[in-house]
Amino acid sequence: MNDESQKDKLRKHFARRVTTQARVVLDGWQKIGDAGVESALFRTDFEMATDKLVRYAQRFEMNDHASAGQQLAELLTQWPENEGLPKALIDPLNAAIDALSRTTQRRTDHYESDNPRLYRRTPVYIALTKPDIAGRLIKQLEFFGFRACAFDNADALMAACALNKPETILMDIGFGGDSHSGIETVERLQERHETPIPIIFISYEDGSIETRLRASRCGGEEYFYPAVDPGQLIEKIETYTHGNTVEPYRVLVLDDSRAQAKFMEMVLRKAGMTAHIITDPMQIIHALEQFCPEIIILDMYMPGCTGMEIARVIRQQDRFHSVPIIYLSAEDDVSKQLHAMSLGGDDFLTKPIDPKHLVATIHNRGRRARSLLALMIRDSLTGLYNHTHTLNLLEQEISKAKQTRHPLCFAMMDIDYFKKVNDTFGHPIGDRVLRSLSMFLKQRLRKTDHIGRYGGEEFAIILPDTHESDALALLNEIRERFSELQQPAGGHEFRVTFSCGIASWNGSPMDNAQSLCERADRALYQAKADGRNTVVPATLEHDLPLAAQAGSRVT
Ligand code: GH3
Ligand code: MG
Repeated sequence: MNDESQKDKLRKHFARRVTTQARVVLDGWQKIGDAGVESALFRTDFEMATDKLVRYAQRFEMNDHASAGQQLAELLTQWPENEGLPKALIDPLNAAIDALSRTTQRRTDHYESDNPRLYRRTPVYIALTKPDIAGRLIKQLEFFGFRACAFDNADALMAACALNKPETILMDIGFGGDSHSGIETVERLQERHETPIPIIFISYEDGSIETRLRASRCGGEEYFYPAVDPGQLIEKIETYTHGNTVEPYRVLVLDDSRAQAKFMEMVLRKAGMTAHIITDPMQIIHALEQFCPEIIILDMYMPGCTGMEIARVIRQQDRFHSVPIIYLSAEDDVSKQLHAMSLGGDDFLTKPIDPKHLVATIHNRGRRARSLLALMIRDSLTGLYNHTHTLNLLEQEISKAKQTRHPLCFAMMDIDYFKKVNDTFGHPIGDRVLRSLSMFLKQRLRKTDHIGRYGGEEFAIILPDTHESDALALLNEIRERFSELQQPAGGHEFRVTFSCGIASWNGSPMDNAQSLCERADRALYQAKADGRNTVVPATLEHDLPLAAQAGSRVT
């Protein structure tokens, strides 16, 4: 092993120790939140875990973790021993925890391709009158990486919400004993929060229009009656939790004035967007490829070419055909503005720009562009990328891997005996299984991985920066966990497995998206032939042309 790779291994090893400790701290905070009035019980453990984090992070020079840990440690000195968590400390501690959790996620994406891909989530609270149902739901939710917590009285629920605002609450209309006491609790709860918590109400009685209206007015997003199907509930919970995490818009700004460009960058960053600034129009192609913007802002007049000319070049590329282009100029002649728009622009902003106006325009354009794009590139049943887009992403990741010389894996998976699921339980339950696998994958993979529905009951996963051995371990873990998941069907439960083939990019310029897909597909076929419910890495044998392999799957 050479010096560099040894150092790299050591760095990864230590990084893992620090991020693991950060997770212990995050877990400790969850426990404090869940404990409500009994939070004092967990104070010492939490403090010790934080101190350890700071020590590790300082020793291994992971500065972000160290400073997040120090901030926490300082706040903790204000929490008297053997007392409940003081109210005044809740917000600052939450902020420090958020800072720590952000560092952990960034590090996880960057350093730890072989670590479990579970992210800390804010909890889901369950307030049901039937504890056995609550218990079963919690188990199911854990499979999907949610932290769920059940309550048996309104005070405990209120205390927990004050400490740790949940993603959503699953609330029995009759929680607390009376026919509407669940709604009353929610009404009181929502008064304490600026933005309402989305509530999923369930009821064992058909609600009158008055009840349903009242439930809806206090944040009730759903009203389930009569029975609660855990599969349906988990899908809803997933909707509300995923909807909350809006990725920042990626905005590319081309302006030849450095001062103007810097100003825009500052405004956009402040508004929570990711900005990439260029001042040389000749850099545009490179910036498009590297940054993949969702919105482009172009200065109208630059030396050498105009914004309109650049817009035309951008529009000539299929991939950027629907990316909104906003022109920026001191030009206030409306007919000239209209002419510029006819050449591929979507909006026009005049200098000097009002930052509020700029941010609002980008938000409007961005939201619309995202929903249009989603229609084009996503599969409507699962919300995963469709076949075509998955292949586009694979091509992009291969060209990145060529530049960075990082490893890359591509996996294909197919549900075993899926036809039997449809035949036995019906097509809608089959659809539910497809959605549950898609949610499962979303929960367990990194943000930087891409998940696609390749067709029917077949899924494809792109794992950048991942060695084959790591991909194998990860997908095997996912396979095992998924096979343990109980799939509800009316009063029954059943289990489903999948088979998976993995191909790793071999570093050769000849290895393209198609050859990778073919190898992964053959490995998948091998997994089926080996008895299913297994993950097979493509060996050299899978490099042979399809026709040379007896019994290969014909697609
Ligand atoms: P194997 O283990 O060999 O993969 O067997 P299988 O039964 O899973 O494979 P087969 O190709 O025989 O059957 C696939 C089934 O998947 C048939 C098709 O009706 C079903 N299917 C494909 N797309 C969907 C869908 O969107 N929803 C549902 N419910 N079923 C689907
Ligand atoms: Mg199948």
